[in-house]
Amino acid sequence: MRTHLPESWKIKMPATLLTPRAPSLRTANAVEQFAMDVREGLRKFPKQLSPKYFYDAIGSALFDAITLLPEYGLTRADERLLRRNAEPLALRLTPDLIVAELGSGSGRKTKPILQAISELQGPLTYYAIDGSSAALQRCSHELAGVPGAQVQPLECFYEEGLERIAEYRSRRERLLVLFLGSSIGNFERDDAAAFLAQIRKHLQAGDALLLGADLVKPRHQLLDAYDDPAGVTAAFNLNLLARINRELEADFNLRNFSHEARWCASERRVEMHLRSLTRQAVSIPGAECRVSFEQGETIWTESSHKFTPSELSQMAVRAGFICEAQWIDQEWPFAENLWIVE
Ligand code: AVJ
Repeated sequence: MRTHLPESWKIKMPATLLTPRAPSLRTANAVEQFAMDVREGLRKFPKQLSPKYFYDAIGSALFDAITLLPEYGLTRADERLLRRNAEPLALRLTPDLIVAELGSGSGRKTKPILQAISELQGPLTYYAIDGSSAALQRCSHELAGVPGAQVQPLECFYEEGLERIAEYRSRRERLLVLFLGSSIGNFERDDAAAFLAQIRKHLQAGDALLLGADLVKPRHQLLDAYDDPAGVTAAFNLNLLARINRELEADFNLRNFSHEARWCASERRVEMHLRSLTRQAVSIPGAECRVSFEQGETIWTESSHKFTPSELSQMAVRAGFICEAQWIDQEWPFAENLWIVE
């Protein structure tokens, strides 16, 4: 079955490199798009909603809280690897590097990489590509103190940002693309392959991609990470319904739904669902629809695919890269993959 994510990297707006669309226009379109996706997703069977909508202000704060949970080791592993291997990474890259990050987030884990590169080659430009202006603001703030790194926020979808950067860079500049935090895990495996091939299309010889990917680990560990006993992940998942209430004036009663995490061994992924505890109907005026739920019926809200180290090397080759290095965290199996274009 196919989920929903790939639209997140398709082109959203005809922006020039550095001038995003007028905010009012963007906001109106974003709500319209949300309404359309909610209506379509809840018409499907099984019902589904895109994980890209988790990240409003509350959802982003809840995600930040998730990254602090002892059960959720993913972000700490990612940060550890980047901190420990920033120097060997910088040494493997060619001079005259510019850096572009897909989904900049807070920018915290990017800091050591930019530091290591600028220490080696001198000043560099860092393009942060993100659909959220709040994230871009936080990221610019976080990285403002890195000497030698000039932060350039790009508020657009990934592919458009990459296209612009590839188009406008000077001929001698080499590009390092960062796609961290195992965001790749949100794609269906085929869509992930297509996405990576798409990134490759914008790159030239000497360019590189650093891909962070969470690895397969024991089932109980994954279930604890995605269904923590304090209920933070449950709140993160349920907030999607709360957001529909807030932005589309819906009347979801959150107490009538429960959070569920499942490990699907055949697909090697954790799935998150919201289960309707009763037979109920919900109206969503902002999306011009009314939706009914059977007791026990679920909404599929996210898939987080997990990888094996060798699978990641194969993905590199299939997307047209050479796997230059792979760093694995021993405490929480997670892989940082450096792929280059020859
Ligand atoms: C940000 C997509 C990597 O899949 O682990 C955390 C999101 N979902 N807890 C992940 C998430 C539930 C996270 N990613």
